[in-house]
Amino acid sequence: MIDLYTWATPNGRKVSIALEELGLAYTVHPIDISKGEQYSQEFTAISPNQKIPAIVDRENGIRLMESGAILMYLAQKAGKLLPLDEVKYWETIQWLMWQKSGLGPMLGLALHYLKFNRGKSTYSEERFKQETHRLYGVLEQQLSDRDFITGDEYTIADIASWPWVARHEFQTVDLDDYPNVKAWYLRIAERPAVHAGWAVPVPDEVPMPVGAKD
Ligand SMILES: N[C@@H](CCC(=O)N[C@@H](CS)C(=O)NCC(=O)O)C(=O)O
Repeated sequence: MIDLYTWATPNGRKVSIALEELGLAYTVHPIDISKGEQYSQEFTAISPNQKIPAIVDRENGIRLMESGAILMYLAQKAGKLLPLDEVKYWETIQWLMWQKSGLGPMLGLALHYLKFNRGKSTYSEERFKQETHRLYGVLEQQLSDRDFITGDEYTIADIASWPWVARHEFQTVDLDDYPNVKAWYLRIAERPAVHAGWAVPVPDEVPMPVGAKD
């Protein structure tokens, strides 16, 4: 049994979607980051960086923060979503790291300036909008000849990136400008596990992304 500490954000949803895809049993512990619950002593003991998501595996006591590490752990535990073939394995890790160091942080900053703090810094709005569009361009190129980020197989690299792309409208991105990304995004949006994982820990006011079926 996995204890999942999370909130309704892209990083949190990566892990709930992965747990649903992998069919691993889990218990949800909502950490309301808008109320500062991430700073409690109990949560800090599990996630020293005081951010969601985090997990505890009751089978072995392993505690993990950082969504990338959690995705790798869960995929290896279940033996799915992370290819065994050496070339594909490292390709998946490469794109997972790309998401963790590029797509996630930059789209996060785009959301911060373009949606939540509009008008506070023209420079930052332009900077992160430009980088966001460049990263969508990178993903567009990668998906030009394949269904998923590393090929035919759906992996944790897709799961890491998808919840960020699901907020494209807040990042001022029109998916019609990135047809390969749009097709990938809609392909994944059809998956029942994605719907189930999206609703964790609570159905929020932001609906399931446009184009996805309920
Ligand atoms: N690098 C971390 C980032 C986690 C992160 O930024 N979590 C956000 C929600 S998406 C959070 O907990 N924010 C609360 C805060 O910054 O106080 C990961 O990938 O898990």
